[in-house]
Amino acid sequence: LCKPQHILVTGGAGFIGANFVHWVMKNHPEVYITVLDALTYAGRRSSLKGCDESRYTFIHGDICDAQLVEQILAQPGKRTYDGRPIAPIDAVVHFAAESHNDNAIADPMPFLQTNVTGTAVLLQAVRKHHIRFHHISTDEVYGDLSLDSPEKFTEHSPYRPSSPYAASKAASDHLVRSWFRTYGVPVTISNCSNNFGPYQHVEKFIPRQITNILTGRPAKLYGAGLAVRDWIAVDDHCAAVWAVLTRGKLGETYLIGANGEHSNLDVLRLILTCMGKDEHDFEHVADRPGADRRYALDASKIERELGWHPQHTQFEEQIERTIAWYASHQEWWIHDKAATERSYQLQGH
Ligand code: NAD
Ligand code: TDX
Repeated sequence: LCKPQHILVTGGAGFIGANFVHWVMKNHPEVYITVLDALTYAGRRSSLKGCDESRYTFIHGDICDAQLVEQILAQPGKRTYDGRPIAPIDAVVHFAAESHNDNAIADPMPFLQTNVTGTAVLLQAVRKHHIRFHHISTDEVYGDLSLDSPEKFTEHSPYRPSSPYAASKAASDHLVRSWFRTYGVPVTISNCSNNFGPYQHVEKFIPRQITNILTGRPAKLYGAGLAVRDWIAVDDHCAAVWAVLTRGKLGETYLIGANGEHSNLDVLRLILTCMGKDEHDFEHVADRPGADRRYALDASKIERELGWHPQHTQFEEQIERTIAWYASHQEWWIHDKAATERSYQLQGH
């Protein structure tokens, strides 16, 4: 059992990382947080607005910067806030990554740098300082499933990544496992399905459609929209990560999913209907080269062994909440919108 007092959250200004920081602040007020984030196009300082300033420190920096990472983890535990000492960092939760498939297809190299080299830099530092490490990964490392089979990924599925992004995440998972076996670094890994909710960048499927509609642009469906994703509300992912961090068995992998399989076409129709549009009111655009057909995962191990269960499984209600969040937080996403759409246009999406 791990009872962290001070966690380093990498990528804490990104979508899931920021949701995780908010979730820990709300549910585990005894824990102090340091966020390390490079504030790439995908990171926003304002995603942490509302977090109690006395309970976290934000460091603007790159996980590939070994000197900086060493400095952060070697801190002697003498830091104080308002005269109160802050415990040394005793766990790292590693979200930082280049996360978007279309970007990886256009230019894979930053994905190798951050996802592979960056993870190795962190592993070397936690190895040196004997710090607990939890690695956040994706179901995409297992490749895809056919549309018409009942099969789901399990912790025993073979690694078969099909895209540059997925391959870079698979490589990072292999590094984490090898640092456990070779050096005994206390690690766990979780591979989660597609997340949605507040603070997700407008490049991703669900926020892109919502903000297209909000800004008078047509919704855009890749190909025929028959591809299936297994959706999970981001808060359920956050709770699952906490369960693995604090109760997971070292060296083990846990799949996180909420039995939320839907075709892209069905999700798009739902969004259109919820936003008062005709469900045929969208454009078909080019699909990704080598596009994955279906992801689905079996989360029975984490449910059985750690007692975690998803709470937010009413898909329509969660989509409504997500739409409401984007409608009332234009100032958070509007600056990214035009540039994102311009870059999609250049890619034929
Ligand atoms: P995101 O792109 O929204 O956020 C990534 C964050 O990492 C950003 O804040 C960015 O500034 C930061 N970052 C990028 N490169 C960095 C670097 N070199 N140093 C420091 N910070 C850096 O991504 P997300 O969707 O929140 O995904 C978070 C993690 O969860 C990733 O590891 C991703 O592979 C994994 N994951 C995501 C999903 C999903 O559906 N979004 C599903 C399963 C797993
Ligand atoms: O405009 C769009 N229209 C569309 O039909 C976009 C942006 C996407 N799509 C399709 C492509 C996919 O089949 O929607 C599906 C979901 O696309 P993304 O939101 O880009 O997610 P995906 O490629 O499935 O990857 C996501 O889940 C796994 C995250 O981005 C990854 O970081 C995570 O590892």
